[in-house]
Amino acid sequence: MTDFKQRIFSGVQPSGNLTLGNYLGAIRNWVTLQKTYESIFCVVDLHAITVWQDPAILRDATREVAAGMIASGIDPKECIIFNQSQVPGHAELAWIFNCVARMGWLNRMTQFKEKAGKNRERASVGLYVYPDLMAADILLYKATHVPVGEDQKQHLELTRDIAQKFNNDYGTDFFPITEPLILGEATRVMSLRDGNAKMSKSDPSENSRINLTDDRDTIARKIRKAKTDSEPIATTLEGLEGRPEAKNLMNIFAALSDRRAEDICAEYGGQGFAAFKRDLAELSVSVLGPITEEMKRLCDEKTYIDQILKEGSEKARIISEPILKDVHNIVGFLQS
Ligand code: AQP
Repeated sequence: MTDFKQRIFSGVQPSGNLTLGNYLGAIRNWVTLQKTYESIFCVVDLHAITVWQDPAILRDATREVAAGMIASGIDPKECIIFNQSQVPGHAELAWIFNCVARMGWLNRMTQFKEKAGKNRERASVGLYVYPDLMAADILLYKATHVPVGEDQKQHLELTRDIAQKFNNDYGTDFFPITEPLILGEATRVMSLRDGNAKMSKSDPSENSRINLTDDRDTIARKIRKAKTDSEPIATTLEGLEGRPEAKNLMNIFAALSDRRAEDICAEYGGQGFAAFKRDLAELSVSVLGPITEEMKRLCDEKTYIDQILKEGSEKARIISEPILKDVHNIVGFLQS
């Protein structure tokens, strides 16, 4: 491995098919960052079970997320790719952080409120302390930077609060105060059916999202059916304010084409959505098609993927075990 000074950690839950949101908000940025940071990428299966997962499906979904990372361009020779449950330190440090984080902090987490919905009494305790586990994921490796989508910003702030409180409580500067890296033109990709809701793997509507496993026709159909409004496309990005669905499609177009949303508004401004959607469908297929194909090929190579995850977890343990040992010392756990 190359000798980097700064380390990134980031993860994806194997809670369904990878979406365009996961790709643009996270994985695509990781591909670029792996060249300049020591990189640790995790399939966060412990997070996934905070809501019900069928065990047989979870195993294959874990492989599929790993395959999606590799097919997108993450290099398993240069980066660490593993699934969280193979490194017990995540759960162990999360317990310590459950004792550092305050109830008041967790009560403010909007993701818990959104996911638990009205049925909060029936939500798992794991869903409530999810952000403590996320802090553990990051700090178990003393990661200096975490590339995530906009939706994870609040959890990242909590990670910083936990690191700060741990350091203050124990009179140390042991944990770094991790910086978020929220990059690109589509840091929050919204549902294709509702421009105010995040595009999500677990949205019950298949038409709300583009999956990395979707074929060409499915992508084209979902984009054609994507909700818009009756106004023509605005000539400036500012002109799309208050039109969340149109703005979302514009941001997706910009991110996929590596262009500024402003320039695309100038190009399509004044027209209806038909030609724009046709071009966006073509663009999506040209960017995602090769990834989908490679992902499918890799998903058939279960032994290869399992080996990468095994080797990745061994490398992850080599980094994390001494850090966890130091934490035990700092906290005052007797080690014989
Ligand atoms: N819609 C999105 N736009 C931009 N970034 C996104 N991410 C997720 N959705 C979007 C980013 O993808 C990374 C992995 O996310 P995750 O799988 O750990 O959990 P999530 O954010 O809860 O994603 P989903 O798809 O909504 O999963 P479910 O439905 O299971 O909850 C993160 O960096 C995230 O920011």
